[in-house]
Amino acid sequence: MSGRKPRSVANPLESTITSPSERILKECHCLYVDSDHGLVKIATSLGVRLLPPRKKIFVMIMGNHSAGKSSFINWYAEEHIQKTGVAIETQGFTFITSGRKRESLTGNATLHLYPHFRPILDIKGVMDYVSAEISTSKQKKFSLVTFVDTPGLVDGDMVYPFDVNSAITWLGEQADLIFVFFDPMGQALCKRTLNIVEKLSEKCGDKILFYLSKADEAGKETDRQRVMMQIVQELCRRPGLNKCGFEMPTIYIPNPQKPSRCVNQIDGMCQTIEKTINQAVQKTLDQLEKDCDLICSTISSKLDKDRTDVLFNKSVRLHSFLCGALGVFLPVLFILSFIVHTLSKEQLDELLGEGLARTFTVFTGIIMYLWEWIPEDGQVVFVIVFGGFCYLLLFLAKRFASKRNKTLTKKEKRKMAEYSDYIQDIVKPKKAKLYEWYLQQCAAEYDL
Ligand SMILES: Nc1nc2c(ncn2[C@@H]2O[C@H](COP(=O)(O)OP(=O)(O)OP(=O)(O)O)[C@@H](O)[C@H]2O)c(=O)[nH]1
Ligand SMILES: [Mg+2]
Repeated sequence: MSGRKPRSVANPLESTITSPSERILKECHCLYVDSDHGLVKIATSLGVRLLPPRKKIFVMIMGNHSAGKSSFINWYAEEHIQKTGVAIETQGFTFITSGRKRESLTGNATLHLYPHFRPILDIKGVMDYVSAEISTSKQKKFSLVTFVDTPGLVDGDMVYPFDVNSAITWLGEQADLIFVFFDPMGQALCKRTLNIVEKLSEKCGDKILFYLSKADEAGKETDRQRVMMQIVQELCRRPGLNKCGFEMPTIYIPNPQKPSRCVNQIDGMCQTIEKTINQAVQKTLDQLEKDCDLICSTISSKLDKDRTDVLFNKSVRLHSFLCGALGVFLPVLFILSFIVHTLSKEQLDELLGEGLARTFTVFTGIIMYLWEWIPEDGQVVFVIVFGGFCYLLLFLAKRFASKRNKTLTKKEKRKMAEYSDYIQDIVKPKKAKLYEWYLQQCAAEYDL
């Protein structure tokens, strides 16, 4: 029996009224992805990797087959989006979210919409079982939530076309909240569900919440208590979950045609979602502050480094120049001394003028004196050593020149100053305004 009802569309006309939380998350997201001055772009140009914040929280719903997972999503969105029924209805993963247009997306398009979920493709065969449903509903906090509906879990002969345990575990790790549904029917103690929950609790136990779903079908209060005891005992038996004192609220989809006297804690689920959204808003604003500081400190450390590099380059350039000049000057002087030595005083005076000729004569005199001081059989060795020394000087000049660090161009420095001003004058005041907005919303909501 499959309960495919005709789709009634909630909020067919796009409502322009959005909640402050939605606006804050959207504006923060825009600050990151803006094509001109997006923080992601600025950070990339500085060699820093930033991730834009998510605009919505992810709530994964998992549990036994027919536990009411899809029905809960439909109830939350107040639209019949997901197929429900007693047969195995949900066989893959569906991202259910709100948007401007009612749309159904298949694998590729879905992962295009949620690129950070792309690694799920590492699990063989899962591609054909990923889809997305976009609804226009804005009921409750649906515009700030993306639900992930998961395949119903069963034990035994059921063959899944992909490694369902790994896929749910991986998706659960990405989610902000994980709701685990246990229904009071025979399936309540499905081993597969318990295995996955145990695995997930190793890494993200704090975001897992258990619910006894379809509680209105559990019979009398005593029966319900018995089922609950049974489930809790089974959970406590697992070493990874042995932290007795589980909370397991009872929930069911309210049905006006079939009123039940059973306590329904479904509103508590909505409050949990709301709380997680508020935490996400706070986290996003805090992250924005941290990312701004990271960008500013990266810019100032780059400018500091540039200043030291400029000084270093100056001293390296001086060393290179001195070595190069000596490497050229010494052999030239040596050769000139021999030439000048062969000329007479009159020829020199005529050639260089009297003053310069005298200086030259003194210099060449010293060099010739030194040269004659070297024993004749050592003169060849001296020339070789002297040549080697001059070569070494030229080599050092080249070495010093190549040691220069790359410094920032004027354009790059201007750009960095611009980025820094933009963060200080635009982004930070905007963040402060958004925080104020958030606090005002809290004050209004909690009537403070
Ligand atoms: N009485 C009662 N019936 C419910 C409730 N929630 C769901 N159902 C019914 O239980 C059946 C299964 O519900 P689904 O929402 O399809 O369950 P599911 O967990 O998505 O199932 P799979 O996708 O097959 O794993 C449907 O016939 C629903 O109408 C509830 O709170 N109370
Ligand atoms: Mg389902």
